[in-house]
Amino acid sequence: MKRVITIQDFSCLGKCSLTAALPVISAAGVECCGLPTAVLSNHTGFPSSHIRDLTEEIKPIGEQLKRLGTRFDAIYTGYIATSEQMELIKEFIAEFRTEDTVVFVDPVMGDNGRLYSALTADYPQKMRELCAMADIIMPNITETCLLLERDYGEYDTKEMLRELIKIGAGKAVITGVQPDNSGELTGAAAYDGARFYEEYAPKQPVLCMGTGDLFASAMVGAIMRGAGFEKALRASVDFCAEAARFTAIDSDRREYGVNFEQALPKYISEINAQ
Ligand code: PXL
Repeated sequence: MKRVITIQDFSCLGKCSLTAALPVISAAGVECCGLPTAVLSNHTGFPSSHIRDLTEEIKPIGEQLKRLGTRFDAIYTGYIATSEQMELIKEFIAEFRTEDTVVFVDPVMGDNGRLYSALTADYPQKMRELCAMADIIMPNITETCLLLERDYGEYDTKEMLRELIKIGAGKAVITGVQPDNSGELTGAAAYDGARFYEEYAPKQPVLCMGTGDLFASAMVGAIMRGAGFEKALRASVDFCAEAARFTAIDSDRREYGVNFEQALPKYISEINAQ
């Protein structure tokens, strides 16, 4: 069985980061270890939160895992609270990476055209450096604009994908792409340096935090399970669409998370299908 370590925060309430990655990657049939960078009572989409920063724990945890001789087939990073944490995570990757390790970076930084308010102005540049170490990066459109130092607005997806690859990652996936202006479809566009890919599904009338984390986790799970890149993209878009569909029909839905749990069976059968 493949083993992944994912480095991101643990938010007790509001499904995102580790509480999205652990169940999805496990469901894919891949061992998922979690290195928590912070513990939050709830993610930052709520009006307030209690936060315990764990920056000081990153290095000793890495050293201990090294002493145990632990190897990871993939390293997957998500929301990182500070530039200081980013430096420690780069060191962790350099320490644990082998020729076969797949490094996934979801450059979680913002949404709807804006950098998350908890992050500092130097953050996108630091994130670029982390993306340069990755095999696969998975920004949304806002994060793509931040990485490429562009204004948020009209965009040409293929041109942005070409620019993203120049940062240094092997493959780039842009999430939250709407292929027409009708707002009926949403999905992902990707580029592996040779070929472009596009996968879309019907857009649901719900807007929930954590969908990007679920998409990235589904990609990590599918690829480490052995699905090819194109199949992983299709399954991850379908997974998010299905989760959004269950959320939209739930009269008791929470605005702070999607009903991804109900979408797991379809995801599992899709990535396991021949
Ligand atoms: O979904 C991304 C994310 C992850 N973790 C925390 C967040 C956010 C988005 O705001 O606040 C703590």
